[in-house]
Amino acid sequence: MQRTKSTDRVRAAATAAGLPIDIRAMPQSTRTAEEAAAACGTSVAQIVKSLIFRKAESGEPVLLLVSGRNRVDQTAVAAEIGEKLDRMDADAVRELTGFAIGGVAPLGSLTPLATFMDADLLEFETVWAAAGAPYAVFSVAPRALAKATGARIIALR
Ligand code: 5CA
Repeated sequence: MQRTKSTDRVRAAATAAGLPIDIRAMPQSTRTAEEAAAACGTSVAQIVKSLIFRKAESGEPVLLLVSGRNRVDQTAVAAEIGEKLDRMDADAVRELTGFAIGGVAPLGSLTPLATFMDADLLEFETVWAAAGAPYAVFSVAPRALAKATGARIIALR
């Protein structure tokens, strides 16, 4: 069992990265990008999906921060990252990151993750990401999020 609440871990990681965040616990579910957009009163495109993969050959875990309106184009990703990616199942995500699906946050993972951000997120002043639980979110400027997570910006489509 996790001793620290996942949302506390996200806040601590953000603070340590020089990114103070205001985590909002929503009364309704923010488990999916669509639900999060409705809860935050924003567009699906402004929701950051935090998706966990493994590099197909090396097995190295990867975190992709993807606009809620985009699907991951595996060919485009392989061209950027140099390897194909395999999706991780929910149990593996939980074990690796300490987050349950629907609450996976861009930072605060138990295991450090090579991180990449969808260039489409940069068109917005503010985006919303999960904060470690399927009802918790925070808003952030996309460039500040990229800096705090050490994300490389890539074209995902
Ligand atoms: N809180 C919302 C918005 S920030 C959120 O976490 N959205 S998400 O897109 O990042 O997380 C949901 C994603 O989890 C889905 O897009 C889907 O790719 C993935 N997912 C859903 N079910 C499973 C599962 N059983 N195993 C692995 N991944 C899953």
